[in-house]
Amino acid sequence: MTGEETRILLAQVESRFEQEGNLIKLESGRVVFVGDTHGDLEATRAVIARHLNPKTQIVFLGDYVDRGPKSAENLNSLLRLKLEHPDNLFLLMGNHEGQGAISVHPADFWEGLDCKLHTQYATVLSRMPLVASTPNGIIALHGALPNVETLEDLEKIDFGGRQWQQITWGDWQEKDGGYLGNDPFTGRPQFGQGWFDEMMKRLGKNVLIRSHQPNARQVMYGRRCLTIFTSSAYRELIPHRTIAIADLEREVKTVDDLVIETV
Ligand SMILES: [Mn+2]
Repeated sequence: MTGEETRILLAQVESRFEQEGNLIKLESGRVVFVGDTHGDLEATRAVIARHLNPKTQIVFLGDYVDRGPKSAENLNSLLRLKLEHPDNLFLLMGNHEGQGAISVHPADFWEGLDCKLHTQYATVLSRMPLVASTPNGIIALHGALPNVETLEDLEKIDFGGRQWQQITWGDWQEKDGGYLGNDPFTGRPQFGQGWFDEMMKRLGKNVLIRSHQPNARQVMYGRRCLTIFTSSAYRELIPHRTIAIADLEREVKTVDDLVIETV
């Protein structure tokens, strides 16, 4: 894409993200959740080919760039698909889209941009929605649950703030307790099962679907916390690219009420 084509794409998608706000409320039908793709364009294409149709909503959980070989292609194709299918495809924000607020490593996508494009991408991606929720018990986001009282409070979360960092940057530990401090090496905020139970109760949800943390066990906390990855970038730790599928007409009480597939 030329710089001008990129500028037009970004301007169009920015107004779409502004209309969506921070919280996507999914109402009915079938939902496919997709974990980090991280420049794995082939994974994105496989999901789209198999699942993009008028009866399905596809929710990507963030981290579209860096680590994989086709970051720009992956991100730009998702942004174009968002414009073409605004009600069937949702792109949540991961920490790799929050480059304006926190530095990520690796950042090969961002480092390959000139100053002007870097600013344009950072501005538009900072407007991505943060959370998706369903009426049958699911909440989905990139990392960990933010300290809010209600779902409506999610709309007040500011880019780069503490709650934003909890969502895009937070890790879960299989320990008791709430906030466990920041990891000394990565800086990521760490949370225990006490935090999970408290925030899920406040939000009235049963199951969290998230990505972001390759060393997390796939299913945690009484089978109510699911971590999925849909990228080959972590092949050594996670050999299969997985997605999760929910039928919104049935209550989801645990991860066992979802279908987990590989792509
Ligand atoms: Mn991440």
